[in-house]
Amino acid sequence: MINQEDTISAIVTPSGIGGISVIRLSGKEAISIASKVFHKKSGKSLTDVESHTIHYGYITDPVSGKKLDEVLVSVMKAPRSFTCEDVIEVSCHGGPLITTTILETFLRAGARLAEPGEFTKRAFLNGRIDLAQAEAVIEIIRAKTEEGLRCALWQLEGKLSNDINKIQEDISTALSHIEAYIDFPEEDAGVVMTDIEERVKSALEGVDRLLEGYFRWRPLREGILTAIIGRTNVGKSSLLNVLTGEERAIVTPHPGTTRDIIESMINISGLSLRLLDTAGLRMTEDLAEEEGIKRMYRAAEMAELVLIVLDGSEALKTEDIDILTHTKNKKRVIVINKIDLDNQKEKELDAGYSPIVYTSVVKGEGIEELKNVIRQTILGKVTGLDEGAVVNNIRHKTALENAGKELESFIESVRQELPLEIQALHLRSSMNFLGEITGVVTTEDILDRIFNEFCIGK
Ligand SMILES: Nc1nc2c(ncn2[C@@H]2O[C@H](COP(=O)(O)OP(=O)(O)OP(=O)(O)O)[C@@H](O)[C@H]2O)c(=O)[nH]1
Ligand SMILES: [Mg+2]
Repeated sequence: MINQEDTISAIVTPSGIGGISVIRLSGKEAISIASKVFHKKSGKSLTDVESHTIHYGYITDPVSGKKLDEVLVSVMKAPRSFTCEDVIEVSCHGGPLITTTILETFLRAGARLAEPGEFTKRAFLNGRIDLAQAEAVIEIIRAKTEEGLRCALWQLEGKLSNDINKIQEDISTALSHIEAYIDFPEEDAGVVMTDIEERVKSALEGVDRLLEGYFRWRPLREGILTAIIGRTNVGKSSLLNVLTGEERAIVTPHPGTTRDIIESMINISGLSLRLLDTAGLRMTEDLAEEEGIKRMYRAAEMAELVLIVLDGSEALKTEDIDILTHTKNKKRVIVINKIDLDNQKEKELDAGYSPIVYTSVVKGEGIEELKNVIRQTILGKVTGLDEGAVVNNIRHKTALENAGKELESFIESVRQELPLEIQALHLRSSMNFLGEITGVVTTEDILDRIFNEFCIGK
């Protein structure tokens, strides 16, 4: 187990060249360590300054006395800081050499290099945030979509923790009734039993609501995997480029241009798609292309939505029919492209319920309509994310599922009139599972697994 008493330090900005970089110190000795190497322009020592102030001066090498950089130093005294400890943040010039030199100076002056996630872990261990909020920090860093970021911010604000606490209150009241009844069996249990059942039902509803949110919003948070598939040369790569607004994929008049899958993120009025351009289908002897085609079907299988592109100027070919049959059960949009060409061919399409959109990618026609149809196909009636608690991590989802199972077992144990001690056991264990989410119940092992996912400096 790592020592929580040490003063820790790390570079908190990404490595590389930038305007500025920030090096953080946190712990009891933060201010005294910084004052050994930082010389304020005014000559005053850092140990005498107020909390939440910024100071201008130089970092110097304590041995040689050589100036290392001109910096700004922020002082945040415990407990009003991210970690609840004394925190120093040095903003220096943003270069890899200067930042590591300053970090090494701090380490020589008595600090220890922070482990990944250790600043956030301290914020948790010192009670400033709970575990769900600590995990929100990493979700914010990793968010790839607007929705993902919004969910993570709500989690950091404590919305998920509040919901969990409310559910726990219900269970804990039910549990205390049962325990009272175990202790004083002569009391009239009738009224109490109704209250217990209502509270457990309401807790179970709370758990189910959070779980439902996990499944409903997952694609929105992570970006909806969307595969563009079709015969060669129909304009798949051109479509990817026009949707992303950049020349991401190579387009040529020759069939078989795209050999491997190209992925791009796009945003259609707030909806994020992970768009895949695939190799076009064509019956072939070429092995490389065959592999590409296998990948096309695999991508189509994995995708939540497929965009099937057909060439409006050509009659349906076996490849088109193959693709249409393969994707019968998928959520799909059929795009008939190249409508700018004169020789449009009628098609006997078995599109089922799939919407058909006519486009000319080169002329930019039908693209807005296609975006609207994609949006409707994915969202159906759903309009957007309501503000609230959203479960967006597997650890939380598993804990909720386990808590839900225990609540159901409780209801079943009441129905079977099992001993009260057994009923109480189910409630207690559902409380424990919920406690894992906020970190009330936790082990060093869980903590290590969570915080190891962080980067150094966070
Ligand atoms: N006239 C016309 N030509 C188009 C349209 N869209 C694409 N093209 C042309 O069709 C050719 C093939 O386009 P790509 O985007 O490379 O087609 P693809 O489906 O990715 O082809 P593969 O990667 O070989 O499977 C290029 O010459 C495009 O300029 C369109 O709407 N109208
Ligand atoms: Mg292509």
